Amino acid sequence: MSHNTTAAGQTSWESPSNIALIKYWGKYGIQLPRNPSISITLKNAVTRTTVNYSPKKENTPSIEIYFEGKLTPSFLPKINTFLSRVDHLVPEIKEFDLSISSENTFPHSTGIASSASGMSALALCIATIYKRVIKHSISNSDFYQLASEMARLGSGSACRSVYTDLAIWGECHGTNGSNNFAVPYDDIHPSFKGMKDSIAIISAKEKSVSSTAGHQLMENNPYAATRFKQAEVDLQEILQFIKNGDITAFGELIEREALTLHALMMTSTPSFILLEPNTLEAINRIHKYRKETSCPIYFTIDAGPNLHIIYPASVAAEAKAFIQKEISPLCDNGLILWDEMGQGPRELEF
Ligand code: 2P0
Repeated sequence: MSHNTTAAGQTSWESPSNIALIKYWGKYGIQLPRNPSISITLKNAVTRTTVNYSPKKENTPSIEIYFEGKLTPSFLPKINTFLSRVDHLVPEIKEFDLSISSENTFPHSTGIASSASGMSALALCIATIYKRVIKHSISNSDFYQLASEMARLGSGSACRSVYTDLAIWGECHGTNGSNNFAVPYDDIHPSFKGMKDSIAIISAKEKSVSSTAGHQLMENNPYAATRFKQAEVDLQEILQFIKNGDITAFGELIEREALTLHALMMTSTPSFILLEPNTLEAINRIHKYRKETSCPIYFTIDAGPNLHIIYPASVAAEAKAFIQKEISPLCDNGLILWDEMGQGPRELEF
């Protein structure tokens, strides 16, 4: 193994957010999931991160972080925690001074979590430094696995952002899922390729319960054990629906899954109601439209009030018209973010 920590250089990655269909909710240890999850990798909501590295000049490496062009020391504690958590995987990284510079393509204050795209982009940069200066021979799949494991240590859901189309995270009977990192899932019916996700921003306010606090609530939730088992059954089922192109069964399952997440929050102590009146109105309008037109348009929701409206690319034109007419008026400033299943992260060249 050649080991060259005298090298200096720059690496830059663009990495997307993802939307979970079977949700990760409940964790132990350092971001190990209590149940398996699966997500769609998005295309348009991405973070671009550049890391400049050079051999450290002092005993302790210097770390600086720029967010959207401005030096942002308030991000340092999170970055330092991340670096200490990945130290056992890439111990050589602490031999470098790092200057990190990051920006998101999606607008501020939309309630869209940037931890998945941000932590996966950073993990890919760190994995690239490791590959360049330590382990030149790492295979492509080992590279992404390492990046996924590091991303998980930054923020659980981030581990699912490093793959094309769909990613599974968590041990689940009948799959090759692992709790330590996500794996790609590619047995996808052609009709599911390019699945759309139109994000209806019902409220652009900050989340009222942080994901860390939300996961914590599961520790004492009376339904937790049942939920963790159900997620495993749901994951096994959804893989069949994705493989066979059964959009109706798929859609009904993701809606139930989203509402289960909210039911769990409502039955936690303390309890939270994160759905807003317009979230419920939007759900009613989706159900009514689906009933009247048979258009396969469904929703999922994360730990907040915003809806991710999920539909196949084949009905994009009619679904878009419906969303603009019926859902956009229920949104904060009418905002819809038009996204879809994407190809995963991309290394940026200079
Ligand atoms: C998910 N969420 O599967 C679930 C569904 C939100 C609802 O993972 O504490 O930011 O950093 O591991 O990944 C949000 O939690 O939490 C989340 P940490 P994360 O996408």
